[in-house]
Amino acid sequence: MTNLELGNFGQDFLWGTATASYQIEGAIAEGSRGRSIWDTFSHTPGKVINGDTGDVACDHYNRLDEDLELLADLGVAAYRFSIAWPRIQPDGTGSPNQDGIDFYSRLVDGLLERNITPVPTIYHWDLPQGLQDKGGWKVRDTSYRFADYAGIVTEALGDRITQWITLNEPWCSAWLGYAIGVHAPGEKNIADAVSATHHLLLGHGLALQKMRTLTDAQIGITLNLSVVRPASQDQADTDVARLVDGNLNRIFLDPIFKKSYPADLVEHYGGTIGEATKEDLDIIGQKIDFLGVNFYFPSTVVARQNIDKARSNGLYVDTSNEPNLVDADFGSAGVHRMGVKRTAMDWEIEAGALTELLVRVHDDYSNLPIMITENGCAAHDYVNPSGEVIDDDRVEYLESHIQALSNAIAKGVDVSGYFVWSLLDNFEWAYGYSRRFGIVWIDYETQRRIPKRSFHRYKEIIAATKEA
Ligand code: IFM
Repeated sequence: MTNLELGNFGQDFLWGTATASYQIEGAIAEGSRGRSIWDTFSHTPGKVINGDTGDVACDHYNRLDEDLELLADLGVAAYRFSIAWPRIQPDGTGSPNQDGIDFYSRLVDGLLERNITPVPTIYHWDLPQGLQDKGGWKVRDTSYRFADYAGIVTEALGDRITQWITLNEPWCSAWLGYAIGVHAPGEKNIADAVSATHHLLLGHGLALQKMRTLTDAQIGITLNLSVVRPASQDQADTDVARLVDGNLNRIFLDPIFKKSYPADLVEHYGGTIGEATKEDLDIIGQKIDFLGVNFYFPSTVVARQNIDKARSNGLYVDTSNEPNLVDADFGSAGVHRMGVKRTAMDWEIEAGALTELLVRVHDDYSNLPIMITENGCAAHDYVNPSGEVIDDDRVEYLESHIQALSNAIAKGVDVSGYFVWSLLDNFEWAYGYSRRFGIVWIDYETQRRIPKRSFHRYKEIIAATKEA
């Protein structure tokens, strides 16, 4: 265990953990819940490893009290969860379903009783299938439906919520869902992903407008951002790194903070992002109160024509599969640096990249408070004969990233919170249950919960900052 410099985290710092509805709740047919695109996708053969689905997941819907007790034991100040749209509006439109509201109301009350601040995310990927049948995020109407839904949950829970997050990782919804095709709805079309990007952002802006009429709470959006570096200083490599950075980071940050889409991306995508108008960009660029950042790993990219050169420079480039549509479109490929440790997702570990990213967002975009709304890693965990999970890799990962955060604060970035992904092992999307991100082990046969060593270490860190 490392000695961490915790002095930079004030007493109000929000230490927390995060989860998402489809990944933990299960109970897909309970409480009059409608179907989501993830029910459809996970039940489509070949889409998820082992044919896993979120039908049962961690059965959190029925084990709420036990999970609340875990949070209380951990000593977190905040808990980030997401609301399943199909529990609130089974088809994505119309009047709210009371059972769905009651479930989240019980969750919020249970948190408040334990002095834990609830931080709900309104949309974490489980779009009602009824809306997908009408075009999903490809069509503008979904942005308006999202704003209606955001209004419903704000009216229902707003008396007890002080911080809201509109969307989680719109890059994943748009690009994994509509271009790369590995997430629901599993489509593969660049133009549709471009439209989906705009409609997600517009939905965020319209929701913000609606919510401001109903609450004084703080409202933000969560983006998955990263540092994207070229494999070399060759022009072709720096060009693709700029485009990949644009597609991941700037296409979201620019409209939110500068009310415009990045010119190079607009040009690349044929002159427009969705059917964006000045009015749309004014809606998207309304003031938010904080930015949520999910950080996991930095990326290095190479121009495809330079792959052999990169290999001879000792970089690892996997070309065993066809390039995904985004790489094919940019002429790019992902690269691994030899000697850099990777997680069980094969993601490189470099905590310093978190500091670098936060300083960039601060310098290039905004000095608004930033919350790290997700950070964590999948590891090769197992229960040892004494019944413990000694996940030292995860302990090391979390410690190094908390230190990186402290370094960012020392460099002048206003960081207001940190949420470990994830409280529980859970349904890791296309990887099903084959990847474990939790600080609590889930035995999926019995639903027994076992706090891992990382849980105990995180508890110690939180307690130490309270004493500091
Ligand atoms: O599990 C996901 C989460 O739903 C969104 N952010 C990344 C996590 C790990 O892949």
